[in-house]
Amino acid sequence: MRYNWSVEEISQLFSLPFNDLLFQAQQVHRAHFDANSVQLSTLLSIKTGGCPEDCKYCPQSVHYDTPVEDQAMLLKNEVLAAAKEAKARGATRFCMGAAWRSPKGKDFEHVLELVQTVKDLNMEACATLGMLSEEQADRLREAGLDYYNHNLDTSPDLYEDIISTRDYQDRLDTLKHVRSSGMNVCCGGIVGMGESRKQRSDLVAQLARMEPHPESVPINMLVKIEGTPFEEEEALDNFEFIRTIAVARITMPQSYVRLSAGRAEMSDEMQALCFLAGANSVFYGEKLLTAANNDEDHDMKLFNRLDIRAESSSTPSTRLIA
Ligand code: SAM
Ligand code: DTB
Ligand code: SF4
Repeated sequence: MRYNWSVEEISQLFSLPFNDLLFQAQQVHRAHFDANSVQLSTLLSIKTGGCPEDCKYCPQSVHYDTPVEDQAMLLKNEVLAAAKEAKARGATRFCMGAAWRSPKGKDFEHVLELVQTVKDLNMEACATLGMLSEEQADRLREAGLDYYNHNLDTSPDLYEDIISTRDYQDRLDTLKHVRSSGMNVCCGGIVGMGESRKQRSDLVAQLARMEPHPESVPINMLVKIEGTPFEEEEALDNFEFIRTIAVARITMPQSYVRLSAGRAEMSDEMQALCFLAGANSVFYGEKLLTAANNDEDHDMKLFNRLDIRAESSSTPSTRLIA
């Protein structure tokens, strides 16, 4: 496995003729995964809105006036019902998101209980709760949490234009705590925030230089939310998004590359190209955290039309990394 990717090398991959890039990505994909299988994770926002951070893309920040209504932490029974439904519909992983800078006090203890609730259903559990201390990461792991999602979001040089309330190093510190706890790392970013191709290459380079690579790499297309500074942002070319997926696949061959936010605005044909480029997991369920996602019936029809199987918990599509 390679971990020494330079931004220049990754830019060169981006610059390949589109068909050559997809061919290479597809070859890498087939060497490591069943090419006709996707993993399904369902998201639930367990605490919505009112976040003190100022991430310019986010509808849940207190800094912007968006359509999102704040909602206190969900009760255990509410989370249990949502996780059961996700499992019944075919998701193998349940991911709980909270609009926090970092979890604190009683709220953190409650999350530990929620993790156990999900694990009791024999599902994989994931959470995204903001920054974690080393001790918090260890306690989540002990409670049974399988994955922690914490994105780099963008390239190091663009980061401070997008978020001023924490810095890149804070993100890296949390990722270090997650890795050392023994949990799987889910780490990716957002494209379509006005970054250059070089900056997209830099984001992928940061991810592909992590050793080991994140087990899960969400590639989000910016969802433009009314009231955020990115409300009127110019859309990224769809082919550039597909290229980003392909480059992530080539540079992180054994990682699950997740076709993430923005799917509701994508045609079926666009999503099919993303799978061809090496995406092999999606968020499944009619809502992401607050934004719309494709509904489950539509997704199942699409998978049927493409002869794609949803991964079941007993048949992961990857060889487990030795
Ligand atoms: N507060 C925690 C944090 O920021 O780490 C967890 C929740 S946060 C909403 C999880 C991720 O969702 C962000 O890191 C970002 O990558 C993604 N996200 C948020 N708003 C988005 C948007 N409008 N479009 C695309 N991705 C978005
Ligand atoms: C990730 O990378 N994307 C998901 C998940 N991790 C938590 C979240 C996308 C959020 C999109 C905007 C919203 O639903 O509020
Ligand atoms: Fe949104 Fe997370 Fe940023 Fe808070 S920390 S504003 S929830 S992305």
